[in-house]
Order: sequence, then C-alpha cells, then structure tokens
Amino acid sequence: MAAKKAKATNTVALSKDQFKDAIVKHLRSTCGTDEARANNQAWWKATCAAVNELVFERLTETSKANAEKDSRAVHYLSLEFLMGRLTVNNMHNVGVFGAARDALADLGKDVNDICDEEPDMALGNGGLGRLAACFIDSLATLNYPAVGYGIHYEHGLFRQEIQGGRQIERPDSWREYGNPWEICRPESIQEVPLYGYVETVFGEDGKMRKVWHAGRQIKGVPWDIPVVGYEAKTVNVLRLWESKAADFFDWDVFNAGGYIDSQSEKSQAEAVSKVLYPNDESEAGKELRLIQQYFFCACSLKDIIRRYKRNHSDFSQFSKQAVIQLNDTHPTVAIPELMRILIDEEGLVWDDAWAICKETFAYTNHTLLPEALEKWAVYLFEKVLPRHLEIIYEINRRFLEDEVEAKWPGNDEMKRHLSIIEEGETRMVRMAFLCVVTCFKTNGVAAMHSELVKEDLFPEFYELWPERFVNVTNGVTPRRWLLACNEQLANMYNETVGTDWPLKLDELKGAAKFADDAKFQKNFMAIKREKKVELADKIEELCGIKVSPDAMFNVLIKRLHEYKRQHLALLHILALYRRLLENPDYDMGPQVFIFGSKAAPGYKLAKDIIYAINKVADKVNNDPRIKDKLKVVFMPNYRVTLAEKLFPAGDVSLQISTAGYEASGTGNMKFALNGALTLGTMDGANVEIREEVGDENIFIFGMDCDEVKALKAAGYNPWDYYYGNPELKAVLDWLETDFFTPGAPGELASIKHSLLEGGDPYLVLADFESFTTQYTAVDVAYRDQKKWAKMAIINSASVGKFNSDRSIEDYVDRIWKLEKVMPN
Ligand code: 26V
Repeated sequence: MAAKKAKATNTVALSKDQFKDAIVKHLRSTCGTDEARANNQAWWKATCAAVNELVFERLTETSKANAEKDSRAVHYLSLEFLMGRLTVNNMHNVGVFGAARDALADLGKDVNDICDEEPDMALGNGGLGRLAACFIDSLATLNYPAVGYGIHYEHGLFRQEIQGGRQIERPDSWREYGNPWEICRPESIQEVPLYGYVETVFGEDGKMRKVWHAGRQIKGVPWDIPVVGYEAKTVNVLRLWESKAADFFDWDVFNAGGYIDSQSEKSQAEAVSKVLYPNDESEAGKELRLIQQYFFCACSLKDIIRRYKRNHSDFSQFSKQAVIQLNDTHPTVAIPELMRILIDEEGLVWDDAWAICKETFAYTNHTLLPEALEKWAVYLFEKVLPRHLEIIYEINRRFLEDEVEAKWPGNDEMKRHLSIIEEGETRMVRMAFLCVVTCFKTNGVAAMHSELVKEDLFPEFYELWPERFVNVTNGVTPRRWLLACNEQLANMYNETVGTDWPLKLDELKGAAKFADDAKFQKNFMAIKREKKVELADKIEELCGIKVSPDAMFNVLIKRLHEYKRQHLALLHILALYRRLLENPDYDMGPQVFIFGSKAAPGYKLAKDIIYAINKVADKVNNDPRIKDKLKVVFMPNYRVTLAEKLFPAGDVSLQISTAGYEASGTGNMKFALNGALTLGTMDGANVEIREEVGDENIFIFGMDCDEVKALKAAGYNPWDYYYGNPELKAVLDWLETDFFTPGAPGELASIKHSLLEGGDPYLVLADFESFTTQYTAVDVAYRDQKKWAKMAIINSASVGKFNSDRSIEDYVDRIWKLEKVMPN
C-alpha cells in the first residue's frame, strides 16, 4: 500500500535537516556528549530537547494569551494522571514526527529504539488516571484554557514482575535519570499547613474568627509537564506538586509537641509525594493518603487563587473565572479548604464563601462499588485537618437543618441516612456526599452509569436537586490510540477518508461503505495481521511463548478485580481445554487468550487469579495433545506502553464485567477503534458501543443490569449453577486438584471457594453458560474471515462518538462553560 503520511507528519514545523542539527546541537550542549559517544538515552534526551524548542515556545505563548484574555479556565484536580510516554505523542502533536524519524535515520538511529528509552509516566492506577490523561490532551487540542493538577510522585504504580506465576511488586522509578519533559517552577512554591489546633479569637470589632495553628508545614514544589494539543497552538500545563520539608517552621507548636530531629522531619515531608497508592480496600485509614489529598488540593487552590488575584481585588468574580473539576472524591478536601481560605484568610462571611464554593466545584463519579466510595475517619480529620472538620460539620448542619428538613420535615431517619457524617463505632466523613451537597454538577461517565448514579447511588440527592445530575460519556484520544499506536491503520484511513479524522473521528464513518469491499477488507485484515505479528514477537520476547498470528487473539487487559471477571474467562479457557482433551478434533479455530493486569498488592484473590492464569497457561501451552489450538498468555507489567501494542492487535475485546459494575470502561473504545469486536455484557459504555456499531456487530452475553438486580433480590445460589452444568462443575473441581500445580493440590482452590462458599458476589457462575455459548458464535464468526472483516471495519469506522474531544465538548457544554483561547 502506498501509504499517505499522517497529517501531523505533513505539517512540518521543522525540516529533517533542521531537526538533525537540533539533535546534534542538544547532544553536545544539553547532554554533554557527542554523536560518537552518546548512548541511546542521550539520543533520546537530545531528541526531546529538540522537540521542546517548539513545545516551550508554544507553552509561553499559551500562558501569555490566557493571562491577557483573563479567560475562564477549568482546573482538573486528579490524584492520578496515567500519561505513559510523551515523546512520540508530542512529536505527532507538534507535527515533527516524520522529520524526527528521518533525521534520526540519517544519524543512524531508529526512532523506535530511541523512543523506547523513555520510561512510562505511570502516575495512576487504571481507567480513571488514563481518562485524565486523555482529557488534558483533548483540552489542549481544542484550545480550552485548562490546568491539570496532581502529585509529582517519586514512584508511580508498582512495576509488576511474575515469578513462579505470582505477581511481585517492584518500585517504579520513572524519573531516576531525569525527565526531559518537566520544568521545575520554584517561583510558584506553596506552603501547606498540617495538624495542630484551632483557636477561636475575637477581633476588635467583636467578630469571632478561627485561627488554625498548624503543627507542621510542608512545601509544595511545582513541576510543569507541557500538554501539547494536536495541530493546535495551545500547550497547556499539567502541574504536579512535589513535597519537601518547609524552610520555615512553627517552633512554638513544635516545641510543645516534642523534638523530632531535622532529618526525620525532612523525610516525613518528602514521604507525602513519595508513592502513588494502589487501589486497595485497606486504603481508608491511611493517614498519609489523606495528607496526600490535602497537600495537592491546598497547593493547587493557592495556585489558582494567586493567578486570580493578579487581575481581581475581591472574590466576586472567582466562580466566573475558575471552575474546579474533582476527578472522583479524591480531591474533595478542596471544598472545605476553599471555604477555610475564603472565611479565615480572606474574611468572607459563610454565606458568601458557600455561594462561591457551590458555583466553583463539579464532581465526577467513577464507580458504584461501595468499597471504593471514600470515607475518612472523623478522628483522622480531627488530627490532621482540625479546621476542615469544623467546616464540614457546619456544611452538614446547614444541609440537614435547612434542605433535608425542608424536604422531609421531622424525618430524623432521613437525616441520618443523608448526613455527611456516618454515625457508628468509628464516625466517618462520607466524601461523596460532601461532593454532591456542594457541587453544582455531579456526573457519571457513561449513560447507563449516570442513570445508576441517580437511581441507586444518590436517589435522595437526585430528588432534592435533579438538575445537578448529568452524564458525560467517556472518550479516548484518537491521537494516541490510533494515529500513534497504529500507523498502518492511520495511513489507510488517511487514504480513505482524508486526514481530518484525528480531530473529527466521526469522519471514519466514511470507511464503513467499504466494509463489503474485498480489497478494502484484505488491506484492513493485512494491517490487523501485521499488528498481531508485532505482538506475537513481543509475547515471545517477554514470555517465551510462541503464538500464531493466524489464531484469533482474545484480549482481556485491565486492572484485576472480581467484578471485571477475569476468572470467568479463565473458566471458559478451562472448558475449551477440557473439550479438546476429550475430543482432539473438537471443532474450534486456533485461539490465543492474552491477559494483562495488575492486582492491588493487598488483594489476595486477585493475585490468586493471576497465579491461576499463569499455571493454566503453563499446562495448556505445553500440552502437545491439543495441537496448538489453544494458547494462554499473561503479559507482565501491563501499562500504557504495552497497551499501545495490545489494542491494535486484538481480534476480540473482552469486556465481561457483571452488568451494573463497570462505570464505563475505556479499553472497550480503544479496541473497537482498532477493529476488534467486543464480546461483552450490557455494562458501562459497552451499551453505547452497541448503539453505535449495531447489534449485529457486537457479541453481547449474560444478564443485564435489571436481571442482575432481580437475581440478587431473589436470593442467588451459585450451587444451583454448579450442579446444573456438568462442564462448569468439572472445571471448578479441576481447580482443586493438582493438575495445574503438580504436587501442590489446592493452590488454585481459592477461586472455586469464592464462587461457591463465598457466594459468587459478581455472578460468574450465573453468566458462565451464556458466555461459553456466545464464544462459540464468536469462533464461528471469526472463521468466516470475510464476514469478520466487515464487522471489524464497521466497528472501527463507527466509534467516532468515543473521541475524548467529544467528551470535553460535553463537559464544556453541560458543566464548564468555557471559551476557546487561541494563542498567537
Ligand atoms: C477503587 C477501589 C478501591 C477499593 C478497592 C476496590 C476498588 C475498585 C476500583 C476502584 C477505582 C474506582 C475509580 C475508577 O478507576 N473508576 C474507573 O473509571 C474509569 C474512567 O471513568 C471507568 O472507565 C471505569 O469503568 C471505572 O472503573
């Protein structure tokens, strides 16, 4: 195929020769080496420095334009930004990818080898963090004034190693040797108070004031990561705060509390931004995590207010200038912090401060899982943030006495039910309630999820304020998830529908009319095969397993959780294996199951599932009886960079959560965009993907949300399914033998036990039969390659809706009300 180059590579901001000169210059002046001595890391850093010549110029122009226009801006507060690598993305977005590739080639270097030097910025757990990364990409691309605020973790999410089939966590040190994309801004350092006590004082005017005497101060040092819009002049900033020991110290309180030596003071301060917490059930009660949350909220608010005060002498315009989006409840403490600043430091009265807060904050909910809804012990708040607890009490008192009382007069049960403070042995602050009570909008992340947010999670709040609840369906950036990760398909689309699709993803629809065209199908499937060959090579390199690119690639990549049901896929694999052992001529096409997933370090069953996948893989992959018809692969250390190889190579996208539990999913969108067919439940954004691609181009199985609820209400008994399906019984019993763990029977038994004695909370057994049945249909469809090609093309061409640019326009329209600002 005579591929047309992607548009970004055509808009040359630097010629190849200019780029070459810039790289050589930076090798010498920035990296202190030369062409002869430089290793690949130096070449990478010099290449980044060359790109940064363009990036920094635009960064300066963007902040100048925003300052001059004094425009309203969104501040996206998130404890997680899962950025991955930036080099290829930034080169595409400033339009120098082609020039850089050719310049490096002239210098005897392969652009891929050089870019492989970059460690992932893994400052997030999973979907929520990657969404934040896609959103700041889209905000810059669409020229909206925006700042992302987060934490400059020293260690991102742990690196996963697999030893003897088990997950081992290793520290991730993404910036051990420096990060060419970040700029330290010591001129914007902030001080953050912690601990201590609150004093009530009366001023000369007789008015009461509260003074928080903090027991400790730490320093927040901002690091700015430029966020480069695609073909846009805008370069926004992701500002990440690093904690340091403060220069100044409140010696009175310090002395009263006792002596701590200065070194431990320093390491305690630095501990705050040391490590990203993995999503773990044992998270609540961790003092350091609450301090992390407050630390970055306090720094960010001070930063926002400092910028506001450049042009304003009072707070009357604050909520017109600044909207603050809370990415889940993790930054909720920003609410009492803004109240505290306005009342205690700026002298506003409660009602005025509250009016400002109510117009400034908006909240995105990302999960309905009860154990994931944040609550903090009151005693912890009292210790770490005593003034904030007072403010939360007052917000709660007014809410209950005014609003709940007005709606449900005399109903104390309702007050208890809706109180921001949960009563009990340990009194807890319900962070999500604080968000909903304060924020002018609360949104879910897919249509179905947003309905459940209203109906199941916050029904009474919805009754109180129906207008506050909105939906914004998630999206993904087509620049990273098609243009950069699948150059071959990107080029094919350039030829078919033109080169505007990275901005207007709906234009891919133009390719759907070729879905029946034999030549188009052939090209499309050839690209899929090429990506499968690339992945197969990677699998062999990382896992030592040989897989055939002609087999159907079934891919299940996401964090490990019972509700995501990786073990349902495992039971199906066992069933296939069993069928093949019983009948070597069992009619199925060759299949590869590919998993990638990290388990929270403290989540025992999740780690057992990883172990079981690896043990089953060992057995299946080395069993000559099944003639390579079935292969199982667990790819270690799943992260953005690996995802970029997996999404383009998938034939079948497994999205098999229990209906009602996956808020949206975003991997489902990336797969469909790259021409995989979804095998999924009616959950999260799968529902909307089905609407877009059509029922005949997606494989839906299992109970829907209403059926799940009904079965649970009726009293679900997993034993019925165990005894009702001999194949299911056989594969579950298999887990208790030593078939997969020779000499160690019972090593995989915890999975069976959780599904039977444990009650099978996510209805794995109830959906098993429907899953295996539908999988047979998938296998049959795959073996009709013409039909499959048509379906895959329609999928890829039909998911324009899931462009994160569309999500951002929805946020702007429904929540943020921003205007674009074009830098010069
Ligand atoms: C947190 C926790 C903490 C306690 C243990 C269990 C658990 C499980 C999950 C979580 C994460 C909740 C927030 C989150 O990452 N949600 C994801 O957000 C994505 C972006 O909106 C969405 O696509 C995913 O469906 C949703 O799970």
